[in-house]
Amino acid sequence: MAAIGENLKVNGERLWDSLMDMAKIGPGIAGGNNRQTVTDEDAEGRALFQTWCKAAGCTMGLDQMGNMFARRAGTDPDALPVYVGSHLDTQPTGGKYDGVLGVLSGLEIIRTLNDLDIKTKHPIVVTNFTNEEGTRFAPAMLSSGVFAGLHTQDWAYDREDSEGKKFGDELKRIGWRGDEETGARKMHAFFELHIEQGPILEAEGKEIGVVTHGQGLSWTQITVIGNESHTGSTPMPMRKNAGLAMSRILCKVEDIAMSHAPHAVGAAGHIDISPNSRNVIPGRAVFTIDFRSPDLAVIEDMEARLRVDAQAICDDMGMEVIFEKVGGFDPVTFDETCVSAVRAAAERLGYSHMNLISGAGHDACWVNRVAPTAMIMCPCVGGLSHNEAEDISPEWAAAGTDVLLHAVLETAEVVFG
Ligand code: HGY
Ligand code: MN
Ligand code: MN
Repeated sequence: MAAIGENLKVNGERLWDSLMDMAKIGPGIAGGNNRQTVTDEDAEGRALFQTWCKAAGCTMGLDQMGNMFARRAGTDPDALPVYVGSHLDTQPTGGKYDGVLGVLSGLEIIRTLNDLDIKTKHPIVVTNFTNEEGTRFAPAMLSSGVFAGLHTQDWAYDREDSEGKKFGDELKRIGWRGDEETGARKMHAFFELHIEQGPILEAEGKEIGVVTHGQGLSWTQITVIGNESHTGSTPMPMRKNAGLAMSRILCKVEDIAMSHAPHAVGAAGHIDISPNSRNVIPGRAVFTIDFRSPDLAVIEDMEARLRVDAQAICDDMGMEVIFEKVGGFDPVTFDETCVSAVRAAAERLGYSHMNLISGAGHDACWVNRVAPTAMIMCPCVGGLSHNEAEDISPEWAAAGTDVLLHAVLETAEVVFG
């Protein structure tokens, strides 16, 4: 097969325009996005993506978890497709590029292949996975998890948000619950381009991250039950302050993660105190501990120590504590052949690159269970993400998409003549 030339590149301006147009849907309050999963804003973003895919000649598929599939035909209709993609849903104070770059870069490679009338043996499918973020409905990567067989669909449909709404009902309400059986689709390979969401590539001056592994994640939701009482008239020894117990537990989370420095991390991003009134001792604290590490044994050690320490703190303060595992996945090793295709693409294109372990979770982490999978990362300014100020350069976006194009063509097999 003739080599794919290093001068084969995508239309970076068109990609950037699409990113900016998608960013207009579900705007945040500080320049980013609030396009949370299965909201009306999510539905609007899906519709725009579908319009673009149809205009690019793709046929559309939709499964029962709302995962979207835009297919460009290959010369061999029986060949398993090469999938690319990520997610269009965002954090409540999310950036414009987390997930979105992975979906729209997939569309851009379709548009580029159309422009140049390049045919591939394997079909190519661009995917939008529903609810990657897991912020409104835990856990993260919910729909790619059902797709890969980690969760049942009924369990996923039953996930509730803070207002008691169920995921399945909301997906149906926005009109994006398809008929396809989730997970029935088989993949020749899957590639996901994503911003790094960390500082390494920018600090090292590299344009491309060749992602060899992804660190594992553990989410434990803790409920501490104390006793609401008056902040003025209740003597200190009589108080059962759930907020105080939570703060002592959070200090232990920091100590536990730091004991496994430099690779382990730990924090609580979700905290609900009730009744959250200025002059009431908090009677209830519900919070989620997010532990991560590339080493499964470290994750298991952190989980175990958290339970022992939190139980001891609550026993000492005379309060009840409830633990619930609400999310998690083991550290991931991506497919050697796909990773090599990514590395070869970066080398052919002359982009500076380095191996990387993904600090964040991604749909690719679950898809890796059912298909040969690899990720490509581009830098982000200051390593900032899950913040409306998240920022990348058009050049970084284009370089990542060029590598995606070449890795996909290597895998989907270009047909000449
Ligand atoms: O939590 C994660 O790592 C991903 O951003 N959902
Ligand atoms: Mn993401
Ligand atoms: Mn994210």
